[in-house]
Amino acid sequence: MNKTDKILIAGASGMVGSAIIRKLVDKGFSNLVGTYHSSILEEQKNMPIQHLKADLTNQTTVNELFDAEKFAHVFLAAARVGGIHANNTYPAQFIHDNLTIQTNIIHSAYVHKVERLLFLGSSCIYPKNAPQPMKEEHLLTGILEPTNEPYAIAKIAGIKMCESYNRQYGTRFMAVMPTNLYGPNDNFNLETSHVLPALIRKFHEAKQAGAPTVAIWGTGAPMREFLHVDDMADASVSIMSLPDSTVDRHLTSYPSPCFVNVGTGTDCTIKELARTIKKEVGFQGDLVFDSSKPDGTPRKLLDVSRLKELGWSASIPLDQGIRSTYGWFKDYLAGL
Ligand code: GFB
Repeated sequence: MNKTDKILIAGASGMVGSAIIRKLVDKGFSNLVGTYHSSILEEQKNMPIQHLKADLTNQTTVNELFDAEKFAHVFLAAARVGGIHANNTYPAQFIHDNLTIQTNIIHSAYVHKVERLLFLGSSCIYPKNAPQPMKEEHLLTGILEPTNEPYAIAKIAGIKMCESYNRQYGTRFMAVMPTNLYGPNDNFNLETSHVLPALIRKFHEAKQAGAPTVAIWGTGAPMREFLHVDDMADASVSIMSLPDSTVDRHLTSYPSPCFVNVGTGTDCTIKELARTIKKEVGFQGDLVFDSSKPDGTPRKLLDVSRLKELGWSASIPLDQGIRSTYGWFKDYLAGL
């Protein structure tokens, strides 16, 4: 990617898209176009980026966008995402919106000769009981976790689209499979969020209210790996910046997987995560586990050897990331 190449960041107002934009702006990329669904983020208002409001589930809208803009590169970070409860409650929207957004963009990127595309997936593509840590070659070796199967199927379809277009049309479409992400611009809605932002909010509100307990969904036994979204953005830009020879050798030559896991390589139980957040927030009460809520996948630790071979490792430790995200959350509340 050259600094003046026109780059589309689909999903500019989401947690991942906005982190990619911060990273690209920081590195001096100057020809950025971000699509957003409902509103432009405050932090982007003074950034050198063109914003376009677009419903990416609409094929005509996406075709017109690519016709008009002639993108050299695409970061496909637009998606319907959510935590365990949202995935379980809105399965139709999760499968429909993700399949349509990614199908429209990947196909348009091929038609319009986009040089490189990076598709953002998720570690939930792997089987529920995959060996740990999970390697790229474990894809499609077993049944999926039921709470997020529709979302996972959509993400697997996205990988297979990239792979198929590379095979048939010689495109350079790659994909990254992040572990559970968190950071600025995360979703803190308790019904639809992931565990880390949910617990930041729950502990914060319990502390403010002087509540005696905080409810943690499930048993607290599942293990999760958490990656700060700024690390994710750094990995994404780093993979998009690899030389053609490396991309062709490692990421677009079938049957080598066209995707790479992005994680830290370490995980913790939900109970340990809750204790860390409780300490950071300064909540003095107790944890109560609500086993009427689902645990989901018992463990999903990513094997990050492939990523390391490509020259990238995570750098933001979990406690530091929780501290800065809690700081972001308090600033966000203060600005409401
Ligand atoms: O982050 P999370 O919603 O999603 O939940 P998944 C992780 C674990 O934290 C589960 C527990 O065992 C939850 O039961 N948990 C405890 C909580 N308290 C809470 C809480 O207050 N809120 C939430 N949300 N969880 C998602 C997938 O799975 O992971 C998506 O559904 C995606 O498709 C994403 O892949 C990365 O890690 O279980």
